[in-house]
Amino acid sequence: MDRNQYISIAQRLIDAEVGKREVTRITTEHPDLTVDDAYRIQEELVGIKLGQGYRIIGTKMGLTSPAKMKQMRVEEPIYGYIFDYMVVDGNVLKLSELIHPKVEAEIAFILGEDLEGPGVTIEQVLAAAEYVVPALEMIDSRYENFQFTLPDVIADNTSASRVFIGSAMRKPADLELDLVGVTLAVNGELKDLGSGAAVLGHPAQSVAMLAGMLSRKGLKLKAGQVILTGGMTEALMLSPGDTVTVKWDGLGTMEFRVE
Ligand code: OOG
Ligand code: MG
Repeated sequence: MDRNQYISIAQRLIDAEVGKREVTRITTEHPDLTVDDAYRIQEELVGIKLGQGYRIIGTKMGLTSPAKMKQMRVEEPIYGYIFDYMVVDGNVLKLSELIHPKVEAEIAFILGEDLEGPGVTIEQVLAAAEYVVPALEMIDSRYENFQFTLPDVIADNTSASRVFIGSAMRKPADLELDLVGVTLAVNGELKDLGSGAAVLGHPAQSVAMLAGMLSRKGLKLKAGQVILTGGMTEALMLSPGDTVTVKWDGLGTMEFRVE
């Protein structure tokens, strides 16, 4: 594949996002697409959005928990980028802006210092982190029926779409992040539950792995960035009228309404 092909696929995915419509998986047309090709497409997609004036506010890891790997039938963590326009203010999610979103409960880090791999340890992540905050990520795969292979989802910026960032800011040392429990309820009914340990054994391990993945591209995590460590449970499909309530042990409660 050449650069023009990467750019044209990236543009197709952006058009799908902006036009709020599903597209056929890239691997249908390009069955040999590799993970490296997919990150090249993702880089072009990020470059196009930066060129449109959007800003990167953070990075995300995905498919870091057994629940998510099983749900999506993909068994390798992936990363993508969170842009400023993805952050939702207030407590309403508008379905009319999206294709077929699902919600994920995540633990996020805000870095106080840059972090550069490889070989980053959990201790180094905890030392570099200024705060830990709860976050709800809305993933919205641009692919038909939310189905994809590993390269497809990487090219699609790992389904990144919207984020609610919680207001509880805790120092990492004040929590045992692997033991933080979470419950997800819709309209008062418990739908799923999980814990920090579901995320690669410890959410800081997800950040350490991300630093390692970025270092292979000559990149590092920067101070001030938000890092989403990955869904702790399965992702839940949303319907109009839903009220979603997510409670974390030690990180408070977040609630939003789907319209
Ligand atoms: C890919 C993105 C997964 C997570 O937290 O695991 C993700 C997807 O399932 O569409 O963001
Ligand atoms: Mg996620």
